[in-house]
Amino acid sequence: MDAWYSDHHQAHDAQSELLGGQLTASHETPLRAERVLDAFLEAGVGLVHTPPDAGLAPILAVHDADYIDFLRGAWDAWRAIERKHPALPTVWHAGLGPPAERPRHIEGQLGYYAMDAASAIVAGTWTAAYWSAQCAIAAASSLMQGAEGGSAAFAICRPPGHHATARAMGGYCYLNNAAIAAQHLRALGQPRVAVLDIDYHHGNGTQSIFWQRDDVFFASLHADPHDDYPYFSGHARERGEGDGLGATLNLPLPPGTQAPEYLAALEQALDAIEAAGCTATVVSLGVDTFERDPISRFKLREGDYAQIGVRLKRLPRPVLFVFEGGYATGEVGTNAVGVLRGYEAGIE
Ligand code: Q9C
Ligand code: ZN
Repeated sequence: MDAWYSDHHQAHDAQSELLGGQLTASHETPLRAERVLDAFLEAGVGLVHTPPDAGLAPILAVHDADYIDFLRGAWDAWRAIERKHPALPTVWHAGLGPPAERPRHIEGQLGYYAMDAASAIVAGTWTAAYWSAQCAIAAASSLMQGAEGGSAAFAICRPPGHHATARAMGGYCYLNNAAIAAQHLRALGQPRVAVLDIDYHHGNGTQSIFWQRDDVFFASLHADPHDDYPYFSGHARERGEGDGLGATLNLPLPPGTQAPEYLAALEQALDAIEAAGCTATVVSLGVDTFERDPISRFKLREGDYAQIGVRLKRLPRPVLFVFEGGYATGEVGTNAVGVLRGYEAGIE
């Protein structure tokens, strides 16, 4: 399979996040994507392409126009009041009272369009997020053209996307690359698309985007939200609403989860996707399930990632892998590419 990668991700180096009461160095760094690219090339999985510019339309098919305007202009508005530090939200509506009106001041807007203080905006954030989404869009398009490497593709997206909702950033995410890709596959003619999210954290953004729809089936394996971020979604009882009732499947797992329990839950997700009759799949590929990930509490080992990949051979094709989390910079590349290698070697 081929991969899509853009150097523009380097423009986004958030520097800091608010973690454990401290402004600390951000775990989401440019090095992560470089490690994944290097591992992909080194393993000889396929060719790497630079995405063409497909414009804003596929992004606006998922995200609200006012949120996109905010993302594009946030840095300039922030720079007018603060020159040294990245823009981080510090105040939230928190669901109090009727829906809040969009504030005029950038400080209020940051809270209006964010779910946490882990996702800083710097000068290059919009550019990086835009090209991250373009990687996902280009990889999805290539699968529909049946060109360039066949029925699977890999979008080396950075910043990641699965926490971003239609109108909010969070969890290091600004644009929901996986949701944009799934929606793009729909627009290009796929009747029903599965999104399988195997990042350690619940894909709350992706879930919310497709919550009331049955044309995109969302299944996620993640840390139980009683114990870990994003805390407010990802419980097993969340199954979708309206037309989407039954088209969401959450499989929360406890801290300390190892491969046997993880792979058993994965089989459950694959059964559900099979039963849903999907014609294409987007995999939100996070490898922060790794035993030495600095912000996570699952215990998967290096060799387990190929085992995951082998099992993913059951997914409806074409399959688009979209890179999400994974913060152990020493192993993030080999772990992510381990899934792809297992997939390519997998027996049907
Ligand atoms: N105690 C992704 O993996 N902070 N985002 C967590 C943990 C936010 C992770 C705090 C983590 C976001 C794409
Ligand atoms: Zn994650």
